[in-house]
Parts: sequence; structure tokens; C-alpha cells
Amino acid sequence: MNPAYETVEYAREGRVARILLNRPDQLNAFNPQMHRELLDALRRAERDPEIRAVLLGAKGRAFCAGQDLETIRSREDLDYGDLLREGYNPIVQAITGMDKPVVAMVQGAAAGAGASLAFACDLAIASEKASFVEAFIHIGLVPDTGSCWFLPRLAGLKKAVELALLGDRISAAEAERLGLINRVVPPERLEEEALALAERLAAMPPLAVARTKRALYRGLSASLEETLALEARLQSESGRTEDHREGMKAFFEKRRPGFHGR
Ligand code: T3D
Repeated sequence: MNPAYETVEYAREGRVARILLNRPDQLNAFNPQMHRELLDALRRAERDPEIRAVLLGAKGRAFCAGQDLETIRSREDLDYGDLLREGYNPIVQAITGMDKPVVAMVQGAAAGAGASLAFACDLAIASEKASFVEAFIHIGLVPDTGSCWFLPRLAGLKKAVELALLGDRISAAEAERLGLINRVVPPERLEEEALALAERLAAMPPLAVARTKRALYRGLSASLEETLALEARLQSESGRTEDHREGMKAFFEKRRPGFHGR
């Protein structure tokens, strides 16, 4: 754990960095300190050469209630656009731009920017008790923190419009059915399953993981021709790695490969 943080907990478990939002009494709603500390924790995981996967969860009964509305309640001077540019957007960019896979571990309610945060992670595993709500519309705001990008891509435009305009709270099972998250597990199995998933990712060849993540995101806004060209370039690089040679060798020797990111 890192004692320098108050609103997040950071721990290394082997090759996995576990980051937990830590404002449980405020349902892990975002305040400026949590923006800063979560971003710092993500960057710390990104920089650490020993870390190969990140688990992003939360303490208490909620995953994240989005913006702490108490902190903006009587701030008429506040430009919400600035809050997004300075607080939320860098977090989404840190997650999606990181070479390492980030797994959301959602144990409870994820609302507003809290739901967006879960959707921005590369994979998401949730407890049967979790729920998701695009709460923005109920307070006259638009979806943010990447929801306008992720929702239609994950769930399709019709469902995205429904979720964003009606702001209904959906169960984890429904979120899985819609493709918003990967998997739902019983609450008592969440931590174990999420860590096992992160450890599996951490055992994969890191350079190929990074290139795969990059290519998939780029592919979302590229043409087929551009994607084919990108794949060829990345494969050319991947084909020259030690990890590739090790993977091939292990395949023919019928053993588990050991990847070192070279
Ligand atoms: O730049 C900007 O500021 C714009 C950026 C916006 C980003 C956003 O995230 S906007 C959306 C903000 N979030 C919300 O609107 C979510 C509101 N909360 C909820 O929808 C629900 O509370 C939850 C789904 C999160 C949890 O529901 P439930 O039934 O488990 O709990 P509850 O009874 O609704 O809430 C418990 C308490 O938490 C309650 O206070 P009380 O009555 O016990 O004194 C409630 O007011 C408080 N609370 C919940 N969410 C927030 C909050 N207090 C401050 N900020 C919150 N976001």
C-alpha cells in the first residue's frame, strides 16, 4: 500500500497493481484529490517495469458515484468543461493509453463518471450486486468521461441512446448482456476472479499485449486499409521479439511459455 495516497489505495501483488478507490463513505465519488491521486496511481503502475496488469476496484458498497455533487453544489464559478479537461479526461487517457491492460473490478453501484470509468477499462468484471447508471441526464448534464465514445461502441447506438437519455439503472447481468462488461460473478468470488484475470493478462507477452491494445483502439477510428497496414507494421515488430521465439518454442515443446517483454 502507498501511504502517500488518501483517496486511493495502491498495492503491488506480484505483476499486478491493485488500485482501489478509497472514499467509501462518499460512495467513492470523485473530488479533486481523488482525480489527482487516481491519475498518479495509474501512472505509477504504467511506469513500473515489474507491473504487467492493473486491477481497478473500490472499497465499500459502491464502485463510484461519479462526481461528488457536494463539492460542486454551490460553485457557480466552476466551468465543468475545465473539470473534465483537468480531472477526468487525463484518467481516461491514462487507462486507454497505457501499454498494460486495466481490469475494472466493480463490486457495487457505478454512476455517472463512475460508470464511464468502468467502461473505459480494457476489461470489466462485476459482482452480481453491481449496477450501472448513466446518471448525468437526471441533473441536466451530458454523459462524460468517455461515455459518449464507449457506450455506442460497446452497446450499439440504440442502447446507448436509451441508457443516456433515460438514465435507468441497469444490473450487472444486463450490462454483461449488452457487452458493457465482460463477466458477472457472485460477490464473494469477485476479488479472486478479478485477480485471476489480471494475473492471466500479466502472464501474456507484454509487448504483444501493448501492441494489441494500441491496434484495437486505433482500429476503432481507422479504415480497413489503415488497420491492415498497422497490423502489418506491428506484426513485423512482434515477429522479431524474443517473446515470439519463446512462444513458438514452447508451442513445439508442448510447455507453458515464459514471456519477458523482449
Ligand atoms: O464537471 C462536472 O462536475 C461534471 C462532471 C460530472 C461527472 C458526473 O459523474 S455527473 C453524475 C454525478 N453522479 C450522480 O449523479 C450519481 C448520483 N447517485 C446515484 O445515482 C445513486 O446515489 C447511486 C447509484 C450512486 C447509489 O444509489 P444507492 O441507492 O445505493 O444510494 P443512495 O441512497 O442514492 O445514496 C446514498 C447517499 O449518497 C445519499 O446521501 P444521504 O441521503 O445518505 O445523505 C446520496 O445523496 C449520496 N450520494 C450519492 N451519489 C452522490 C452522493 N453524494 C454526492 N455526490 C454523489 N455523486
